[in-house]
Amino acid sequence: MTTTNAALRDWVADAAKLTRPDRIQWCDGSQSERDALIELMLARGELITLNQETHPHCYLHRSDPSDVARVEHLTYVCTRNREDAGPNNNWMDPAEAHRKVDALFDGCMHGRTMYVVPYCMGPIGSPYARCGVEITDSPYVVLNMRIMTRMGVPALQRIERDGTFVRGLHSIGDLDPERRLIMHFPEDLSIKSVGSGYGGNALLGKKCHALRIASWQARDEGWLAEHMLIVGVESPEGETHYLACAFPSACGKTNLAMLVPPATLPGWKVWTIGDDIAWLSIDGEGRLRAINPESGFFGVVPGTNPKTNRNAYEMIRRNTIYTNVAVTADGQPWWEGLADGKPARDWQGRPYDPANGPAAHPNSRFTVAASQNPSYSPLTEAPEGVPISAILFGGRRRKVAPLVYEARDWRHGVLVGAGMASETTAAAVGKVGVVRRDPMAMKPFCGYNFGDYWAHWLNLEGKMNKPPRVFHVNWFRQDNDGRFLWPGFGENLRVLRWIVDRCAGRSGARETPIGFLPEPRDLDVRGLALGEDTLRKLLEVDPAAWRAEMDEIAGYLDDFGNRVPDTLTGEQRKTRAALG
Ligand code: OXD
Ligand code: MN
Repeated sequence: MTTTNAALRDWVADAAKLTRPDRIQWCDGSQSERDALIELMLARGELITLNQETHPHCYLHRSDPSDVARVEHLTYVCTRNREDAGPNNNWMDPAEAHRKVDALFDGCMHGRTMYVVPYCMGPIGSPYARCGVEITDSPYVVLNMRIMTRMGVPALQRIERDGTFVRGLHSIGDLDPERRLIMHFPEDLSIKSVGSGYGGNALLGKKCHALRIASWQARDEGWLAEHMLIVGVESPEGETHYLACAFPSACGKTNLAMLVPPATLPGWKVWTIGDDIAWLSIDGEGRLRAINPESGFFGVVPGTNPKTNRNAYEMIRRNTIYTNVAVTADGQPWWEGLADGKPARDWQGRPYDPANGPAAHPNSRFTVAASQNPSYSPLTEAPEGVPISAILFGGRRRKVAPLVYEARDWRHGVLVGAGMASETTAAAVGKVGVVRRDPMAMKPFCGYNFGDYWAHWLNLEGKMNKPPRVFHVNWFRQDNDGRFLWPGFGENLRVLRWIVDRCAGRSGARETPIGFLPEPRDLDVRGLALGEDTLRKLLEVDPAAWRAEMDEIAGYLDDFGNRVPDTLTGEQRKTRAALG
């Protein structure tokens, strides 16, 4: 297999000249190709067969212990003008970046196969979809890309029709963290990633293409590429609203996307469109619509069980690649949060010893086809996507942020998104549990200056007939003893219900300086063991804490200097003034 697209042919030839693989394999996405890759990886010990009776077609991959999460400190956006990447990104001059990274690619595929992986982000026939090609020397990456993207012949045919594609060159290199770099060249729609085989660093269709490069492309073309799940909420009366929700990594996007309605809310249904990334475009009628560019889930495993997320739990019992979980004595995958079984070997393959820490790595992952999800929505394949009624922002905040509030309007909503903060998680290398600003959950993923990004968000208002309402939620509020105040998981539907009722103009709210909050009576908490005091605490707006929060946001916006739109600073001042 090769291609009629000369640019693609030349680029593959150039990459081969630089990396010097033993052979080149063009991937067609077929089942036989997948089977052969699995055989190869089993033979090399890069995959381990899990218990096929309990977990048919499931395999375990153990990554290098130094390569288990995204590496934000080694991730760069390389634009000609430093200001275009902004203070939110590590920056390097493109010529220097190519020189540095090419030195690591030089001859790195000697003795290896170079796989050429054409893929499409989004339904193949969708005008909102975009294609890319990843060149990689990792069969693990190929297997994962086959699940996470529409990979193979149809993608290549679309590339040959459209003539454009994002170029992603990847090698696991020698896995030395000192020789690891994830480089983005948005002006050339290209990516070079070396030295890591871990998901977000190596599956280039995901964070590198569908967020960093796509956010840049989206700004130029008038759409948005966002770190958002997309979920449909259907009422017992059959009315469905689609919500796009931005939460930072490992803050429950997958759980919310496939929420199981509690028995106390009969007749409600939840439909998953996506769990991590949304591409939002304005249609001919001025409505915001979303597609999920991915076709699979690369989700955090620990904590998944029939109580927290029954859909995910069922979904990952077959045809799943596990990365860095533990195994039981009879070869079943095991992780913290599972009630049954016990680990025999930890994520590094050592006999399990609690002295070595958790049995499964806190950022261990599953890769599985979206269609296996019991709450899968067939509209995931709709070329036109789904209309969005509301945008939700949210973070992991012990204090300050109430359970839910609604922005006054789109502009205020942009401030709510820009002011987001959350405690860090194991999804990225670094300290866990530290509160950091994470605007729109895009801190690690926006491919250009946040100031320009907020301006782009604000500009879209005038292009929409009826902009979606904007909300902020926080499932993670704690009391002074560190206990969660809200039960979370399926019970979050109670909050979504208030949100969709607001969208339909049906439910009440009180106006506060930070926006609209439900009165306790506006939230249906029947059947929940939730004291009146707890509910009041969850819906409290503490003026002193919020004055401090707004001052911190003002300081954060200042870091972006004159790229910050006046409208945004105006919204900040308005809220600050209302707080007294
Ligand atoms: C992810 C992440 O893997 O956000 O989705 O880190
Ligand atoms: Mn993510």
